[in-house]
Amino acid sequence: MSVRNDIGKLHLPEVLDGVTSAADWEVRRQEIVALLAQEEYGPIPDFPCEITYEVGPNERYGGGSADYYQVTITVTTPRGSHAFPLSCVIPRAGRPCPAFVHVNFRGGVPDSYMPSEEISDNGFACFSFCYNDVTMDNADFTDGLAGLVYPDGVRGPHDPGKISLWAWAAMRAMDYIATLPAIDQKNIGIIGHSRLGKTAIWTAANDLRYSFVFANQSGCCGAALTRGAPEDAEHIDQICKTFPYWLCENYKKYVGHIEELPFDQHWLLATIAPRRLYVSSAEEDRWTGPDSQYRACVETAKVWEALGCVPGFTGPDAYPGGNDAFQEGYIAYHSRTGDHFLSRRDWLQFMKYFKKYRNQ
Ligand code: GTR
Repeated sequence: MSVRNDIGKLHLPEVLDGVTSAADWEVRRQEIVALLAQEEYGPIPDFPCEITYEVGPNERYGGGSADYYQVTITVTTPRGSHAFPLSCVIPRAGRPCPAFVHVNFRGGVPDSYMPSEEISDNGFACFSFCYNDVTMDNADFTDGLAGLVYPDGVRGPHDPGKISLWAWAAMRAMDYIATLPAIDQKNIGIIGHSRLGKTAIWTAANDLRYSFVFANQSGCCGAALTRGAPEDAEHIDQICKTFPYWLCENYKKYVGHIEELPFDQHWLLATIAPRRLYVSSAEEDRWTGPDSQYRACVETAKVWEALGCVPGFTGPDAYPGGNDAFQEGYIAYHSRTGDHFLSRRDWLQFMKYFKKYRNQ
């Protein structure tokens, strides 16, 4: 089966739109981000506030190989304030370390989705926060950060959904990390799994300080193309019914009308160009559409190639499976056996790629 043939049948909206230079691409890239904000996620909130960072006590981590501490990030507006903790594990390396920022489902260190000691032993700092500590993963827009952004909990059709609020928090984490001499500022990646993989990509679309993105099994409204989603994968009618609050209200108008979408998810991926993008799938995780994620990587690679970032993507014109990995391009992809999970095996692949292309 030819992936290219399958892509041809989808009649995807053209992402490059004639762009051939880096300067033109940045203009086009910003247009795409604005369109995705308007139609799909809502913009990253922009509201007057004061932000403080309170650094907690330092603890030895990993037998003294790293430092661990928490930073309390407090957001204050005339309406009130909200605080959430950022966990920090920084190797005692004696030189600036590359770093992951992990938008996670839980706040603990280590975590079943985050082998912190192993990440640190590989030379990476790891900053993480729990998305529910920012604003709860539900339809309540009076909770936490949402309560500061929305005076009465009511949103207009183009206002930010929860993904944009979690992305805002990842940008505030970056504001703090940007002050740390222990971190190699040119090599900071954002990582998330599933709904937080969607969040990771959308954060980096809006924040160029992130030079790597690792989107694990991000699926529908993440790395998977909306057009051509297979039967057993999530479709936008399902996501808009079950999780409408992740997105802007306006996105619902495309339910049953996906041919009217002026973009597809390869446009979201393209917003990372010319930086490094890593998309991963799990073989049994049919709901996130491994084939649709792969098609998006193949299609969006043309953007990197047009910018002279070659190879854009090295995966073949055939669907991968098992533990196939293609890591020689600006876009990397792996499949792994097993199901929906951010596993140690995924992290090992991500770290391998990050080490190889750090500073390139
Ligand atoms: C599912 C949802 C997916 C994915 C997943 C997750 O229920 O349909 O879009 O985000 O949750 O976050 O684990």
